[in-house]
Amino acid sequence: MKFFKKPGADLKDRVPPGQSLTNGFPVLTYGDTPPVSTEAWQLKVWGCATDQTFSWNDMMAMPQSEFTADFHCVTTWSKLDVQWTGVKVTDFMEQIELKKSATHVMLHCYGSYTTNLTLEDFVRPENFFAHTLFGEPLPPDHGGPMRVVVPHLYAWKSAKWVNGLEFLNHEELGFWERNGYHRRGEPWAVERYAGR
Ligand SMILES: Nc1nc2c(c(=O)[nH]1)N[C@H]1C(S)=C(S)[C@@H](COP(=O)(O)O)O[C@H]1N2
Ligand SMILES: [Mo]
Repeated sequence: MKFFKKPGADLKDRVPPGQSLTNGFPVLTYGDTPPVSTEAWQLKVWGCATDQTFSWNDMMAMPQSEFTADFHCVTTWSKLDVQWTGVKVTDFMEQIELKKSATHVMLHCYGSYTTNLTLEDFVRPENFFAHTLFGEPLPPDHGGPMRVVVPHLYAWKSAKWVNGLEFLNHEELGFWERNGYHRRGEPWAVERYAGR
């Protein structure tokens, strides 16, 4: 059976409070785009997990999935139906050995950006490592060659140029979280700023 919803009602369900829709795809980076080739790209895993390093080819050998996800930036723009290709976080997690003590993860990036997540928010079936955007290689400004996308939280959690997963047994704060953003950042709960 197929349902056709009125666009108005449909969008109201999909655009969190205080957000406006954009047709373009703005670039939001603190600092410059770091140049990272697929040959040089590496993803390190450490902390409350066995140390491991993944290459580009390692990622390409994992199951590849397609995703359509909405993207909500805390600066109030939202882009609906962004199409990506990449590796599910849940598929990636099968390649690593997590210690029982792991409760949180810090995402590290080329260029030294960081952002924190609970393990629960990170390991969800709709989260992924993205290398393709609308059928094209992920452009450098959007985090190419590889970024994380966490659709259920504000987009500052979607680390561009990801190069490290540091598993932790406690919460630590990433770059924006130390600078006033909310530790979790759930758009439907309007978790924009710390302590508000
Ligand atoms: N490494 C890195 N990742 C980052 C950022 C950044 O500055 N550096 N900005 C974040 C913010 S605030 C947003 S809104 C999204 C923007 O992604 P886009 O530039 O592809 O739109 O990336 C997030 N990931
Ligand atoms: Mo953002």
